[in-house]
Amino acid sequence: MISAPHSSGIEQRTLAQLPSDFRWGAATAAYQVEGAARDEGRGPTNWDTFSHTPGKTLNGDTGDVAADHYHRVNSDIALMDDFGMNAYRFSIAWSRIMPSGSGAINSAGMDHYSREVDSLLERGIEPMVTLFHWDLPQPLEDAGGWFNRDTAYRFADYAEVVLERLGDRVPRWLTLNEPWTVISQGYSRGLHAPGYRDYHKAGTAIHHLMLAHGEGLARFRQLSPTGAEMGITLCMAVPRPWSQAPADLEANRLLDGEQNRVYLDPLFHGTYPADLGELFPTLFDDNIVRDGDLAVISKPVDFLGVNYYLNHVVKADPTVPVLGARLIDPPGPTMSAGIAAVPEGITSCLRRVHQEYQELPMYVTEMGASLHDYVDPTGRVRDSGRIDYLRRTIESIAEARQAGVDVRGLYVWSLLDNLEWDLGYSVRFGLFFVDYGTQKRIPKDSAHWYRDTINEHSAVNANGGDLGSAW
Ligand code: IFM
Repeated sequence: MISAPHSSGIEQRTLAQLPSDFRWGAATAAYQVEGAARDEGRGPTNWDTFSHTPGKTLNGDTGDVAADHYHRVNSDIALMDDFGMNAYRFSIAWSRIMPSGSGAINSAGMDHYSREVDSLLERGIEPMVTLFHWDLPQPLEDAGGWFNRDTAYRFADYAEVVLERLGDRVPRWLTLNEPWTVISQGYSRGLHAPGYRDYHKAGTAIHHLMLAHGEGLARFRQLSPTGAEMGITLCMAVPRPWSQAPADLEANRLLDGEQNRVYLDPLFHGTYPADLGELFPTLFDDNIVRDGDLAVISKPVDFLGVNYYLNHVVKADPTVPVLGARLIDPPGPTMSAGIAAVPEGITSCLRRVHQEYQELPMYVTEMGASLHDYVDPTGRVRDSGRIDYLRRTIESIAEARQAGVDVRGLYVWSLLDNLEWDLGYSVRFGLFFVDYGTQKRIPKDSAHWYRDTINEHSAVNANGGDLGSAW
């Protein structure tokens, strides 16, 4: 068997590791792409408030218009189809379904997502829906946000409404996207909405997010929509100690706990990591974590979504408040959002879940590269850095499969350039360039490359993995 790289630069035997029904998708999130912030009954969210507060986002950027995906969803779906994708992960804006966060339902918002699901299905694109991708209805934020236990139950009510309407048409559901980011950026470091800087109290918000996941999953099991599965997406990182010195090992343990174990352990082991008591004391307070909560949180999921971006070396540094550690980027290029470009780390994230937690189906629900893309005088966006990142991503996923991990799909972050939260529109993650002045979409070189790769994968499968004569 010849195993030569084809135009994607990926060896055929590598593509042959991916199953024939591999999901080749892209992902977005409501607040980052939809715009239409005041249309069709949408209620205000904590991100509207935060982004409209001077100084909170770069250049004061907001999601008011974003990529106008709310109005352009059909043509965006057509683009995905044209570019060979068979899966789309998007989030529902809670405040479009329940503008006050609870109670009255806004049928216009519900109808919008129902039509979106139908358009995807008509084109053979499988929807994966995230129920909470960070935009919390403002009335719930006003009532304490994730510090308030009641928010978890309001989430379950909202999830039930959506599941009742769309459950049978959407095969894969995610309760939450990246609870770590909500906490680390929104509750500990103050960079995202709602902007708190309190590590110690953040444990309370962690627990209520995890409870929201568990209660949402319980409603899903009660409704049991035909053919549908539910999971959660975690943002996993690969921290490594700077040295074997006890202080570095300890700092690394803490950082790993703060990002990975504090979410994985309750989901799969039904406990919070005992060694995080000092960092998140309320996770060990019976008034916060009540009897039975961890049993709800650890009910089995059908699959796990893994987002991966961060890879760093951890060095003890007592001058750094709370964590007492510095994160050092490994040598090599850094992307425009200040993230080290080490896509290979996804292999160890996937293998870790498989080996230390549970063997279960996994989807890479986000990976992507942020660059300062621009349209050149010939009209092209030559994002070779993103192509390189995605090629290495796919090779790393194939490596995990070879090691026995049941990873079933990749959703590139992101379909479109969008609002990168506190960084505003200053960095671009999309496969499609968005000209924000005209809302024109321009396929970047990476979009063409992704389509070629998907086609190559189909051809590899059509030949039973042996392309000796086909290329
Ligand atoms: O843009 C975000 C997304 O909302 C969640 N995951 C990480 C992406 C890039 O920072």
